[in-house]
Amino acid sequence: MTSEFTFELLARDGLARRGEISMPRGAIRTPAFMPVGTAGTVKAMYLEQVRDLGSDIILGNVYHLMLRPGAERVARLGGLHEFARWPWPILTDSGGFQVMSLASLRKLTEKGVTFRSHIDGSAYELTPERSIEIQGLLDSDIQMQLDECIRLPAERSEIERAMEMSLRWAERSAVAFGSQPGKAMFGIVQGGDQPDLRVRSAEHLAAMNLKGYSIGGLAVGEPQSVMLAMLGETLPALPVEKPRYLMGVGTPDDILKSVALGVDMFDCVMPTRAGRHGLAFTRHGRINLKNACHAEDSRPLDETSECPATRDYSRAYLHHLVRCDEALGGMLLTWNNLAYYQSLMAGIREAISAGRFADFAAETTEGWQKGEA
Ligand code: PRF
Repeated sequence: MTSEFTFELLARDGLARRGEISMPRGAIRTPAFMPVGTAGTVKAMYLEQVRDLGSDIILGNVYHLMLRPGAERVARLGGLHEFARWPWPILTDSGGFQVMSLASLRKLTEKGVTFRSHIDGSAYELTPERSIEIQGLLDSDIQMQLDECIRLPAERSEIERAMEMSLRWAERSAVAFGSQPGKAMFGIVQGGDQPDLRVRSAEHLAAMNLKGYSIGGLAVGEPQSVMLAMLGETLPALPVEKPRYLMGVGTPDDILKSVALGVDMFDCVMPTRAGRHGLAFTRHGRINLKNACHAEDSRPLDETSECPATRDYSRAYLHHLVRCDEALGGMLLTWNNLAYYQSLMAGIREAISAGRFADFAAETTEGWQKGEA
């Protein structure tokens, strides 16, 4: 395994790309889906299962881990990989996005953001430098700059102010990160739904010669068509030879359409959160196990799957577990959903290599339209 962070493009099909990131803790096959492990756990899953499903990397969160158990404590316990028993790559989000959605009494200045914990009300400060320091204490392999994400719709002046400040925070984050050959810090493109602001943000970050680029500020209230249009504006302004990560996206359909535009990495709570709420993603589309129509349905979610949760348990049993709010219901549906997402990514990678991504996307979409199978 390499001692450097490298990204190699292995195949291209239209704008879609297949590649591989190599770093000391392992390789990441792209396009990649990264399960969200907010607090050092992918909820309702054993990390062995997460790995077995084909996950090369998982996510962690500065915001949650700085509150509990604390970054310094994780460092004393050997870092996040050792703590959670996941020896492969970990990407961490910088915290700003979670502060904005979860914390109270937030105050944002040029210096950073102060806030109170949503758990016990205690006060914290997060600056670009402190976020990178925390990500270092966690021993994160791919670190994110601190940024400000604006929900849409929003005033252009507000979007522009946040985007420009995020660029200044990118510069400060890059200085704080310094040079760490086996690790990477990604800059985050902002700019809301304004094409020229997106391009300005992407060009500025591209000139910083970072190891990778995230696209933030999307899937925050705008229609999918706007998200795709913004990707269409942003991606051509980023260097071809660096990985692109679309933050917090999305549905299987969002992923197919974004891969088609050249996105390499995704994360989303969708498969895990929806699983805990009774929703299954399958080859035949979404199945809401809460619905009474499944009460006596002895068929599994998909008998052709290799995932035991998908292949071996009846819809009637899953319906029963979900209705009774049993922990096993959330566990089996999360397992099914992550299995589906990772099989989708494997199919995408194979199709790009075979030069048949467009056909694969059309066939996959057609399968979903068969509805509640
Ligand atoms: N910034 C950061 N994390 C994020 C986002 C962002 O804009 C999003 C938006 N979809 C999800 N997670 N730092």
